[in-house]
Amino acid sequence: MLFEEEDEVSLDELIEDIQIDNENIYISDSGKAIELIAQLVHNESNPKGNGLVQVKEKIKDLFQLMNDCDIPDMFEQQRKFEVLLERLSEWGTAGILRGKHVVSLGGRFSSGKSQFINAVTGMEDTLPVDQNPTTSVSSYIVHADVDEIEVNTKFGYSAKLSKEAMRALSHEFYNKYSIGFSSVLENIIIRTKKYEIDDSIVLLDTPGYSKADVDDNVRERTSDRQKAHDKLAITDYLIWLVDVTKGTITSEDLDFIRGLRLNNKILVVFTKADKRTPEAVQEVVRLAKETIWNAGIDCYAVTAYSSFEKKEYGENNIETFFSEVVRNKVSENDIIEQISILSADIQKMIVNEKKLSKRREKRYFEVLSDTKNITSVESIAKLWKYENIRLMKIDRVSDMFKKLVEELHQIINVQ
Ligand SMILES: Nc1nc2c(ncn2[C@@H]2O[C@H](COP(=O)(O)OP(=O)(O)OP(=O)(O)O)[C@@H](O)[C@H]2O)c(=O)[nH]1
Ligand SMILES: [Mg+2]
Repeated sequence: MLFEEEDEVSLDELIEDIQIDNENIYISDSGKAIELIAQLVHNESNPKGNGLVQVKEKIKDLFQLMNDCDIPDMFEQQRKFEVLLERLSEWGTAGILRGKHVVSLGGRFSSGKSQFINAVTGMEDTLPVDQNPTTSVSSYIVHADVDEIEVNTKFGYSAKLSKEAMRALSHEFYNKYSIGFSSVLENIIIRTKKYEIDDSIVLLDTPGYSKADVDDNVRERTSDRQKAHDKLAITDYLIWLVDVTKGTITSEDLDFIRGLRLNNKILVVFTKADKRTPEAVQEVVRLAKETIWNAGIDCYAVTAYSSFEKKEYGENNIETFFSEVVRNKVSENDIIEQISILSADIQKMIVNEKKLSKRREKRYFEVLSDTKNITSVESIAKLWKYENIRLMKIDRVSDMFKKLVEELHQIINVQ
């Protein structure tokens, strides 16, 4: 008989065999795993983006100093500056972003973001799906002449990884070694030859913003949300994915999207459409359109898609969204311009504050020279002294700020 020999093998043994075949070398061989960790924590390459890390630190101190000398309205300026620096630092580690449109994928944990990217780019199984949420890291996907995976660590190091090593970074590694990598990795860059969308687009796969479904740890959940927020708030375009089997878009989703204060209209896609009948999908889409409209969110379209079938249900919104993106001006050129405008604005505010302070100091001095009353001399002298100290501080702030802007432009120029 043809299958006689196989009949001797139990099903369990067979499954075990298959698992061993599929086993990831970084999981089965702890030596390899340690090699991988070592490569990620420190390697021969020079750390990139360190200049910017320093600038970010200095900016924080500087705004603190401005606060100390009561320069008003700096809070909003600081926020704007930090967002711009964040964008800039994304470029630093990921030089690939220059001249490109960044389209981010956002949504709850397990909403189908990675699978969606695999499907629309034709990368098939490159991005790991079903990751452990504690180990997921933002990944940029970009068209290139080579298939290559690069990871950038928070310490400024980078390493090239095989597909296998990248998979090891996902949940199996965590399960075996209890080491999550999200705290070490800044981002992953996936260069791919197969890229079925316009190559001026870079996709950004972000970890799910909410692990509420699987995690009761409020602190972790908050930091995850923050992480997703920080990444998505600096994006040009957003595709927001919702699992169609979860019903409709939630008010938590809508609040989160609103909080991002994006400049461009978002595309909302209900994923896993193959899991529902076309009629049910249509109904979910119809309802969501209403909800989103009522929430006052600027939305390009609401649509549904199945990554398994590689098929959009209804109109061709995904394709037209991408074409629309490509037609727009690449906004990153604005970053440099925006930094220049904002720096000039802040500088102007500092100069203005200095003028006001000088005027006050002069006035105190005049009053001081005129007054005969000894008690008022004392209190005016105090004010005069305070204003003098403040003037010195503002001078220092002004010098420091000028130097920092120069430093920043130097970093931009060499990037
Ligand atoms: N039936 C069906 N299942 C899908 C589809 N897209 C994704 N899934 C499944 O949904 C699960 C989650 O998909 P992922 O792509 O990992 O989701 P994600 O949003 O990237 O998840 P996180 O990165 O962990 O937040 C996986 O088991 C996928 O196989 C789809 O179009 N149809
Ligand atoms: Mg994912």
